[in-house]
Amino acid sequence: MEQRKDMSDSEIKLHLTFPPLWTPQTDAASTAIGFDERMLLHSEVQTKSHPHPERPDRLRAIMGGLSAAGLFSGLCCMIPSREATLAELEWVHSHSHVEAVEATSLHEASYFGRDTYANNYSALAARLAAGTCIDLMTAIVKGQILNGFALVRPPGHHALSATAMGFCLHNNAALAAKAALSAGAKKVMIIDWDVHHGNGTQEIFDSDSSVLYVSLHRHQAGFFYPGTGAASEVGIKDGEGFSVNIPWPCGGIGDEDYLFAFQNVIMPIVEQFAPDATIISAGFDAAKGDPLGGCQVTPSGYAHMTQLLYSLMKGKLLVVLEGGYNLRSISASAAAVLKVLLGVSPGEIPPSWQPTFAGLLAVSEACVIQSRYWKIDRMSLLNMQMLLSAAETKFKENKNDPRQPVSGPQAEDQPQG
Ligand code: Q9C
Ligand code: ZN
Repeated sequence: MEQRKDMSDSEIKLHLTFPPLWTPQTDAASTAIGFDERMLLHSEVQTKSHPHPERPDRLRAIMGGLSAAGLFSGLCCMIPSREATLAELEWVHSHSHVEAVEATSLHEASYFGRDTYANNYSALAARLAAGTCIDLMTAIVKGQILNGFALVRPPGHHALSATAMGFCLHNNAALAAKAALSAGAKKVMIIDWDVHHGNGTQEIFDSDSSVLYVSLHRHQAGFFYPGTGAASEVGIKDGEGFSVNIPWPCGGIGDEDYLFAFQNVIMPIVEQFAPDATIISAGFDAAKGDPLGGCQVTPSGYAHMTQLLYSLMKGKLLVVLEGGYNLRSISASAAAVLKVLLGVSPGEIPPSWQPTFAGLLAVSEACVIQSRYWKIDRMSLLNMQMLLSAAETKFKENKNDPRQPVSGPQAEDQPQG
């Protein structure tokens, strides 16, 4: 099937009625949106023939999509955006990093490496993105709102304590985690389903056992950006066992592999960790149609992942936008996630869903490694190994295509005992 052309910038005209502004003490059952138009001012000063994928229209497309889906009217509220203070940014970043980002406001165009741009307004946008995440998280931990969706840019999960990279200036999800801890949460989980590994977030909490970092990402044996996130990276010192990486060996991974990972590794670990607060680093660049990710996740897949976490957290979730570069894909995916935050369940995961050989490979590898730190059901470990060896034979017969489903009766009827 042919991909539809992405929306062009001129097609996106916003006629939005924003949700009402949130005031403290509103209904604790509510869903809050964090968004500020000033985050649209962060934009690459054009010097190239192709626009930078991380562009202002990403947020316009998502806001337009949510509004068109009727998800704003009366269902959500909107928290006012605030700039994070420099002291807050230093919760996770070095003083010199914060200064370096601030200094970009003096220049029309600056770069951190080849692909991470800044203009005069980028530092402002980055402070607003961080402040929005901090405030949403604080309101959730205090029970003032049930959950929130931070529609922010620039994204954050590649930003290291001392370096901007991968289109990211400040690490918004990491700052939200710190905000949760300072609002009284003891254990925080960050689950990162952006197609890229969140190397920044992992580094910031590498030796911290109060923040569990879980990431699913295209890895390709280290040949996919940023190259980190092997299953063997599990955290260091006190944080050993508090980083969980599920590295896809190739592109083309879709809903069925993502949900297989949730059911077999992620949910069992999350249940044992029992977080007080959960942040989703929600990039939508693993979505079908994304020009960078080359994966196949659909809005329904995103909805099911959100639902599993929603059930476990009784709705208490902060969703933070990371990457995602196909305007249609990201607006449909964000709408599907917001619907779940609003309490609309996507229903049961179709029982016919089964992993591909590649998915099974990554999940079983992560299971074996993580079983040193977490109870992973011995039966499901054994089942996976059996599926894997059966699939290996088929894999060799079928031109070694790792994307083929692990089909046949062995996927349905597991021998017991
Ligand atoms: N050949 C986010 O999705 N691509 N960042 C570099 C080098 C950088 C993606 C390609 C991709 C960064 C937030
Ligand atoms: Zn990404």
